[in-house]
Amino acid sequence: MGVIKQGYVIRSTGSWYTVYQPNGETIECRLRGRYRLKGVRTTNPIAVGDEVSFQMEPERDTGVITHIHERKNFIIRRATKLSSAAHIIAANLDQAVLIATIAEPHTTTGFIDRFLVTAEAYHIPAIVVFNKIDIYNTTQMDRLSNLKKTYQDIGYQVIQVSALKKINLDVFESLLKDKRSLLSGHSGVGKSALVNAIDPDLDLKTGLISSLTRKGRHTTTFAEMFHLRFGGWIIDTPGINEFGLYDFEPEILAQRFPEMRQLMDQCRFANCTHRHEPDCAVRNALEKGEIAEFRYKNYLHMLTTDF
Ligand SMILES: Nc1nc2c(ncn2[C@@H]2O[C@H](COP(=O)(O)OP(=O)(O)OP(=O)(O)O)[C@@H](O)[C@H]2O)c(=O)[nH]1
Ligand SMILES: [Mg+2]
Ligand SMILES: [Zn+2]
Repeated sequence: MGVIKQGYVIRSTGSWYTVYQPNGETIECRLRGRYRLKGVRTTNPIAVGDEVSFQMEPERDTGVITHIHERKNFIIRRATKLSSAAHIIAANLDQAVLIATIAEPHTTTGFIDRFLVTAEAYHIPAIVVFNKIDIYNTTQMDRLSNLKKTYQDIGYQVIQVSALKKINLDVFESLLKDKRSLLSGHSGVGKSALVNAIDPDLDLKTGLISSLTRKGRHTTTFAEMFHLRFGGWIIDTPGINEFGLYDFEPEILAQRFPEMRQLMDQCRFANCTHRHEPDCAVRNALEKGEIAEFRYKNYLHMLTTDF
């Protein structure tokens, strides 16, 4: 076997990984041996964004991955609701961007909050982008501004865009410039359409929303990382229905809600779950309207269903 080369995984289709080298060339590689993340059962040993070492196979134009470099970070979700296995969505990220929509399809705050909690758990800055603002009616626009205000008050960056009508795309572009960003969200929210809108060279496949279910039909089928012409990398992923929390202790869930985290040390009990305990700073703030009721409800829901 020849010299050891380095690169990062920009696409994984199961048994083959496309590895991008610093000179811009890509090589199809296979994995030799078994790789596992310590203490975590994963359905995929290598994820998009992983930095790897590889060697070319003798007399072939394919390579063999010999080493996975330590990950700066990664974002993981439960493979399926009933499974204890985890799926690594992507590794070595600068930020995670949730594409949400108020209509066609509707993204619930439960889904948004699970995404944000996951990003908090892995210390990855999260941004929420509401797409398709061109189709919202006045009620939906009101809902959008309420959500936007709530999340911005907590400290998240939130923007509203339209891939179709090219609204606010300069803002979207400036958020992505020179960073490695994961794009996530339900199928049909316009993840691929947004990437195309800011970098038409990429020409990703976009899908039709089924008129029956008002949902997408998984046009993107595996995660793939693309270089943006204005600088930076973007990871387009297939739409997900659920963001199952992985490996969480109920005691620390509230810490993943920034507005609760900053009040928790004022609760009477150090192990307060903010449900029924007396002198709870979180519930006091809730009663004063300083914490959004829907966020608190989503917290309770996660506490009772995810553990
Ligand atoms: N009206 C409107 N439609 C949009 C907008 N952005 C995307 N769409 C449409 O929504 C549909 C789904 O877009 P995609 O980009 O394929 O969605 P996706 O999130 O990549 O979906 P998956 O790959 O299945 O996860 C397509 O028909 C797009 O044309 C928008 O801003 N406004
Ligand atoms: Mg797509
Ligand atoms: Zn409390």
